[in-house]
Amino acid sequence: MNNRTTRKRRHSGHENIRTALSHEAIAQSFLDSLYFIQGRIQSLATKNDLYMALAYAVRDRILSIWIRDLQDLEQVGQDMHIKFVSYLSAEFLPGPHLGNNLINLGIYDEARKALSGLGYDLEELLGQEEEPGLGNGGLGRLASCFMDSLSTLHVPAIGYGIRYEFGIFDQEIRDGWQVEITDKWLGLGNPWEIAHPELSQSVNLGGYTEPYYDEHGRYRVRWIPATVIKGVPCDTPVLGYRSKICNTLRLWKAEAIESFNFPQFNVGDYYAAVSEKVFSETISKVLYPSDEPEIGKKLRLAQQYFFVSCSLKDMIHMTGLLGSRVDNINERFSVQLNDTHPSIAVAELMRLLVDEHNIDWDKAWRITQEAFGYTNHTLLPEALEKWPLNLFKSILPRHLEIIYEINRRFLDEVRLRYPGNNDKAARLSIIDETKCGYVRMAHLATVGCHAVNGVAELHSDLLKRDVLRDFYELWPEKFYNVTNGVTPRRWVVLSNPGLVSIITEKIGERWVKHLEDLGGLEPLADDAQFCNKWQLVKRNNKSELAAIIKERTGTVIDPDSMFDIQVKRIHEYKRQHLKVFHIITLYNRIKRDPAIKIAPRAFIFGGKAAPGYFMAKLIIKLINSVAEVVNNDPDVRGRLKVVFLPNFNVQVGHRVYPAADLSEQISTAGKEASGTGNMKFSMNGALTIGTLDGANVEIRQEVGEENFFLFGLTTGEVYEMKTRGYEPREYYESNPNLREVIDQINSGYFSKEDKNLFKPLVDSLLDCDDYMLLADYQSYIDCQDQVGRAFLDGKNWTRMSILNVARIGKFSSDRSIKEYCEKIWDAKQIMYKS
Ligand code: NBG
Repeated sequence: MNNRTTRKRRHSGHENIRTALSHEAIAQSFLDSLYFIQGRIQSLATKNDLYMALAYAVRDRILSIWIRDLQDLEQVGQDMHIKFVSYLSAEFLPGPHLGNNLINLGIYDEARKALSGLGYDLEELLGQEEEPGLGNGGLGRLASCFMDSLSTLHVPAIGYGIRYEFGIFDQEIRDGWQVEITDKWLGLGNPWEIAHPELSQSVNLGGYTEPYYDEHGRYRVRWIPATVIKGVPCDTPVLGYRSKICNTLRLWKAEAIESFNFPQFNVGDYYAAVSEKVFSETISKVLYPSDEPEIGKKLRLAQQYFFVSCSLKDMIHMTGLLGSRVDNINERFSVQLNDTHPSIAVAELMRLLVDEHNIDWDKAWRITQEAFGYTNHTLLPEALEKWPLNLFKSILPRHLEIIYEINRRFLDEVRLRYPGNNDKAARLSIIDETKCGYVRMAHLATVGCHAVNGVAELHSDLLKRDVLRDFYELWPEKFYNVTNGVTPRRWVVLSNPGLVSIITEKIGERWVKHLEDLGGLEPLADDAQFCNKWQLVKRNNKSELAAIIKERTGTVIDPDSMFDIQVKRIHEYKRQHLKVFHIITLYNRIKRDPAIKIAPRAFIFGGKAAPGYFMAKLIIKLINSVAEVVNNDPDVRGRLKVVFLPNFNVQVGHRVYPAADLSEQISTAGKEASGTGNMKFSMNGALTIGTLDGANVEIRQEVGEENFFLFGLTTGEVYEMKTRGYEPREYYESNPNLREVIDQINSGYFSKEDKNLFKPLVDSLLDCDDYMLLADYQSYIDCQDQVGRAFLDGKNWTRMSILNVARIGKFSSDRSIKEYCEKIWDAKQIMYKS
């Protein structure tokens, strides 16, 4: 551990209205920003002006910590033990900044007071912020939770990624279908980022390579690119909770080296002159909205290389600033590859070291392997990235040569270990030789890193047993597990203030940084008064969500019914349609016996489907179609309500997780790497119904089997059934309730007599059912019946809810980050003396 004496605030000249934390100072600085930055006086200010003014006032307070931190770089440089974590991720999903920064600075209440004194409502201004949707789902959100924890734990870190001009699309629902609307998050300005054009990097693309001999007679290769583009870093401060350091999220924006091609401009070809600028800027234009890779999308490979190359060059530059030589970069940085998207970094660092810094191959290779760690986030074979060799070569000709060389040396090692075993070598090879040939990015990452990890125990085991089995056999010592976590600051403190106040009243506030302290709530699970308060908080959160749902969808739901929620990307493996089958089953029971006694439920869905994923879009249509029938059937009498809440994102998540009674985590066992929504729900007192998949397994272990609703096949059973030959039709034929559900969907009952609408979905279930929905149906229904009965016993439900929260401590991202620091990065927290 490194000790540093507490740093005195050195900004004496600026310790004033712009940095002080009292509500008077915040109010003044808000008015100043309104006037001097937005150019407005109160009477002419729009809501956005007011939001911007507050954001700038808050940013001033962050800047004083941020800049002091950068000043300290010099000092840090002399302390050779200090290592930066560099988190390379093509996606970050930070969520709205303002509220979180107020919480982290500890000035939420002061800010509210400052604004109300001026006649404004803080919550209304918070709602004005457009969140940066620079990710698809769990993977990007995880990266942002990790950034929060790194700062909170005082680990110096930089998150590197892409500043997409258009993030994940906004989702609207029209006639039950998803419609994608361009996300314009930058439209009204972004007060949180500061661009640093002086730290720009240039990046080559395309062209060819050329061998030559240098002045020492050494064989070298140079890359003659077809295009050069510029990467401009845009920095956003990442404050930790009441933390003394402020890390940076550095996102690269692509620009043309020259805005105009002057020679062309001069000969009068205006369009050709501008086209290069247009091409260059395309690189960071848009986030690919699919959580699966799209083979053959040149632009995507260019995006990946663009941000990786900028980031590595930036790290080399910083290594120098820290007083180290480039060949010590691995001692100054631990670089984590968030999935394979940045894995081209392995070849790029080799290129930079060997071609540009003249370091010999073996040494460069040792540095590279020591610098990098790789986190795998998926077992789905279709989601493992691979690039066709031709395409790869057309963008990165030099990198392909380097990869061939890495592979040649690697396969020599393999052949020594397994003489004559060509199958093994072919399976391990970084190059997939089938058909036209591909670069397998997961293999490149595994070979080029010193550590490979999965994101939940089960997932890490399956990686070793299945996807990376041959690698595990070769290098068992490289494999780790680090179970995911989420930050309790955003996911409880910011989003569930009611819960925070009753928890803190009992156990103090240390739990916010030490989530295991929630264990102190355990005895209170039997304290009637505390249980009442707990129920009241949940009831309030539910009313608030009900109001949002009414406003956005027009559907009225009853806050006393069970809020049964599934929010996540729409995917067949996540099985939103299994939940639909449950809804229809309950509906049929009511139709058979309208007087039947059942626990009233509001079924709430949210999530985006990849625009090109037909089946996922059809599932959204199915949910909305079933909603229309169920919600309007007089026999149901409001006991079942179905809602699809459009445009699920971080901001909506803030309102959803705290209002849930039941969390649906129902993926086919073996398919969900970890899940993090499962943790957010449980942390806010929802009970889980789930399969033994991803982190559900560990959540159940922690909260206790009796406080978790388990159903479904295990990974072993799924595997066995599939090898024996799974016949979904047998389930359809032998289970009358299941058959009734499927026949209804097929008959047009939910689609205004249209028998074709859902046919592709039904056919795929009856013909192959890759995700074993029919096999798990009965077990799910039985378990849901148990849930229904349990909910009717409100007292015991509350007890289970409290115990879930009391035992969820493990799933703080602080714990995950500590594990990465110890097992993988060898990075240390900076310790302050006071
Ligand atoms: C996702 C998994 C989730 C997991 C997150 C974060 C990808 C490729 N993977 O189960 O599907 O929680 O990563 O690790 O987006």
